[in-house]
Amino acid sequence: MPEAGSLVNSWNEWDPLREIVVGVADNACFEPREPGYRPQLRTRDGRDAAFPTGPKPAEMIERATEQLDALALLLRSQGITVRRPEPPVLADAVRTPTFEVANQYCVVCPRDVMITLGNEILEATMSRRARYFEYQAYRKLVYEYWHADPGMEWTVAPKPSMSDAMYREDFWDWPLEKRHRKMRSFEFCVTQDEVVFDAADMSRFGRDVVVQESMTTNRTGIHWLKRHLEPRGFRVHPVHFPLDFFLSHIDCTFVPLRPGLVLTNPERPLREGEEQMFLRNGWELVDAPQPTSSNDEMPRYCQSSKWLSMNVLSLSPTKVVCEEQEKPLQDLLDKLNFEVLPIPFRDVFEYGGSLHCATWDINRVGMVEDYFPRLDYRPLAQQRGERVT
Ligand code: ABU
Repeated sequence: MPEAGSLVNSWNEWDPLREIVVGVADNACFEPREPGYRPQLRTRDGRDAAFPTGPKPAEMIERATEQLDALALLLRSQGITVRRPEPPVLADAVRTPTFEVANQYCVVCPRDVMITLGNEILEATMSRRARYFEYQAYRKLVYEYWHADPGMEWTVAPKPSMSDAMYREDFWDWPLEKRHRKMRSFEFCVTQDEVVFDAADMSRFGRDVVVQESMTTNRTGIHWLKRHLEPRGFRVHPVHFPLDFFLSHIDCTFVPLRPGLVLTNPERPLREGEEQMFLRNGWELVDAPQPTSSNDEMPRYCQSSKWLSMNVLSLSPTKVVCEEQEKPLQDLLDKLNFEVLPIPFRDVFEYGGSLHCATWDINRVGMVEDYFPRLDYRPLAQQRGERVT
């Protein structure tokens, strides 16, 4: 067990925050088309136009930088230590023995790549070629933490090949009916042959970690996480959101805010039965209000949904940073007795995320807790009363 004073120490999404990494927009490129991804213009008028390629224009980077820097300033004003990654050159083509890609993407969203689980820093495998080397932007920081904190564990998950064989490229052209049928059995563009996960598909609840099966995390990835984390005292719970047809990253869907309270997405309920773990342990699942923008009103190059509204950053169990325009959510948080710090962040949306995505917490005050003392270990089908053969 790590010491309470360890530098790397973060067990959940809500304990009082002491140190965090905030992403940077420098050198960002448009995400390239690749077997695991087909970027599309967001706005209704541009749906059939070609998605741009190569480096993002300087003024777009400046706008995002301003908002990321303002977040860093706000966090520092709250007494939180803020660290920033160093983006390498991202515009060059990448060629490895198993894949090639036109360019890399950006280092705005550390949450997608890096996760702190107690005293361990874990680098995810990632699911897309353009993000394969994104961990490199954080390596200098990871080395610093590793040298400064002898209790820190550092794990690099097995890198997948990202070869053509890892993907079903025809996935993107499946007729809607087939896509929906396959997605209901959680079959997406990534096959089950290799260990694949993005860190942002996990959410931390002390010794319990929930992981969503998604376009960016396959069952083999969840299996690897179980085998890696459970001997270390964690319990890993796969979760599913069958009404989300573009499942990627849990932090716009299922967002714990404090012990006993999860902000949920009314359009993406948990698979029937999976809510029991929470309800049985006295947790409340509270639906977020509709976001202030529709999907079509999201920024032109944004690949995320309107539910970036829910992508809030908790500074403590009573204080949350929320995007400035999301007044209905701010009102709900206020009613739930949170102090809300609103901040403009929409110029960051085109880089894949909002406030939670653009950060990676290193230290939160507090130690491992069991928030789910009443767990039912029987298979879900059996818990539901179905006959298990
Ligand atoms: N990177 C988070 C995106 C999730 C969503 O679009 O709902």
